Amino acid sequence: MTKPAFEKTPGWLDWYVNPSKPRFKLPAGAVDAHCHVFGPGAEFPFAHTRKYTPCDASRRELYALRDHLGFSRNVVVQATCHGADNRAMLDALVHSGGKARGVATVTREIGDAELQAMHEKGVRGVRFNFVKRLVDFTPRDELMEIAERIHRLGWHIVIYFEAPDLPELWDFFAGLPTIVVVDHMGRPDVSKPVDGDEFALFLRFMRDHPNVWCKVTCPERLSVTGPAALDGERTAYRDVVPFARRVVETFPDRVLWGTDWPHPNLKDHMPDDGLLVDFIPHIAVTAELQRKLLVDNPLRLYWPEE
Ligand code: 0GY
Repeated sequence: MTKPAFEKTPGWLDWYVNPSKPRFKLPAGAVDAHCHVFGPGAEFPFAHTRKYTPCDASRRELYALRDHLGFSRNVVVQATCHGADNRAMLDALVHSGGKARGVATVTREIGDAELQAMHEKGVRGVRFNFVKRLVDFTPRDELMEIAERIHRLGWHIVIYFEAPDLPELWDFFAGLPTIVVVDHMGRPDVSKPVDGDEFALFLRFMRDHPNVWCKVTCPERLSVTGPAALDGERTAYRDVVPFARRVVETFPDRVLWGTDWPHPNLKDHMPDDGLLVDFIPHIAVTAELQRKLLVDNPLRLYWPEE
């Protein structure tokens, strides 16, 4: 093993080696629609604006996981540790044999030719991040300017925020001109009731805005009860199930699913990705819902030409 080029943040948990084989058989053509690559740092250095320094997690390792779990394709989302330097993500797309699309982070300085070059490599969206522990503030007028420009390319916007911030961000989100995809269900507090005010607001946000989609991802990040699979049925992260299931059943044509590999910033445990896949049939309980979540919806958004 060569020594990584960057020293990890203390306490950083590396991704799970040798994940189990899921019991749930993914439908043919399933897409892992939220995952990242980290570096490797020696080849693609991490940004100085980063708020954490991860372990290396290369495209080779990502694509080996894809094959092991039974996915056909990936959507690689730019991670904040790379800032607006999209080279690692683009390198992953270029070496995917057409099996990966990407979501970039850009600033207003980016030129049209660079945006076009990204499109040709497979980028179909940009990510706007509002999680304060991950990024510095970007002015709203800059984000709106970027939104208008990428709209012209037919791209969409991925937004990452935490549930308490939704009221303040609502009007800005409502003004975005593209399809808007919310990461991790807007990070609800799953110790609150699924029928409570906080999650009701998120569901209303989706109901009021037909251009808003949702990733029903990251049970390992949202769960309070944790990964314990008590009954031998591999049903981990049970407290997240009612939230994700509600979104899938209410908006079946606007949901996506992804592993979130290599799982940045987890402090307590690192999920077995095979167990994460076995979470899917608990939130999408029919073959039709599973096909929409894993195949039809991501293809419509990322491979519309097929
Ligand atoms: C996620 C969640 C997180 C981190 C990032 O780009 C990132 O650094 O997205 C997080 O720490 O909640 O989607 O991977």
